Amino acid sequence: MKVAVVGATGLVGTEMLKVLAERNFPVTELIPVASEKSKGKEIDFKGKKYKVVTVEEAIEMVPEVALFSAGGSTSLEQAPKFAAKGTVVIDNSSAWRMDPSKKLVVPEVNASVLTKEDKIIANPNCSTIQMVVALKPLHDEYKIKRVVVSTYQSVTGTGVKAVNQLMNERKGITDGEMAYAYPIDLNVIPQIDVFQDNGYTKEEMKMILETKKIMGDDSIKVTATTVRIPVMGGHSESINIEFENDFDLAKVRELLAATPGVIVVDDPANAKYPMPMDAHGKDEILVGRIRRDESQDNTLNMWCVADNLRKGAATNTVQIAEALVAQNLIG
Ligand code: 11C
Repeated sequence: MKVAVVGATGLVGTEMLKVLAERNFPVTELIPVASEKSKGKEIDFKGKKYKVVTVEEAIEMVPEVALFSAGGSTSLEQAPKFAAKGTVVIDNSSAWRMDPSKKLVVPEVNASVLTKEDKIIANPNCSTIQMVVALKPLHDEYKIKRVVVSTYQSVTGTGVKAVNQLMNERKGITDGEMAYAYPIDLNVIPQIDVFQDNGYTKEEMKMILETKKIMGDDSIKVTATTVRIPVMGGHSESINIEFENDFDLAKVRELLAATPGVIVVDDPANAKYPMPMDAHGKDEILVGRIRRDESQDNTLNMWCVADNLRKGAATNTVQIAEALVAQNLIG
């Protein structure tokens, strides 16, 4: 299959190339796409070199699938041009996620919504993806009423500029480029993305709105507080879930352990729980600290960690492409 990766030189694009190779996605020709200034640069993929092309050139090459990680405005402008040629675009930006005519997909949760007619498919926000994978089996069994989530998000979610800011600060360099309005080393910033009129940030609203769309259930109430912490690689989430029905804690653990893409790491007696350092480089969502919220009926607390560049972005995008192949919707 001819596969374009738009934004191939960025943090997520680089990860997409790695994931495509690792998972042996049937790539017969790779089309790495980046901005004009990277044109001609060589990218190594499975031992073969491919030249970076511009987006205009890539559209004319008519790939079967284009994985996009190039920001919202590029996606809004270029994805329809690929789609018009018959290329299926899987887009990692927020541009199309809440468009009612576009699917928002986490394969473990809603791969069944995909059809042959879908030419632009949206990949959700990283912090939403890891949460819904863990929520889905519990919603199916006990029906979720309300979710209260607080996040602890890695600087890799912002991009390379934020990684540089953290590394510079750790080296004592204080006049380097800043991705955030404040220092991030030895600090915590309770703002991810811009504030909305309702006092929530855009990241928080993504978690609220995307969760309902992916789970296909508008009745699930969600409230979120999203926070940036000085961690490299891996978002963590404290999730409080109120169910319609009572649950059995052992059954909750069983359900999570049996969910594809979830690893339960929950052994408090031996101080075993998920941490970003353990999730880094993995595709699974690690879930632990599973316990009853004793302040309220039918309510559970858990802690969930995943690599935001892998399952939160690149891996989920490739898994959507795999789901299309598996369901004979592409290629
Ligand atoms: C972060 N979740 O960690 C953001 C990055 O909508 O795909 C991903 C932004 C998005 O900063």
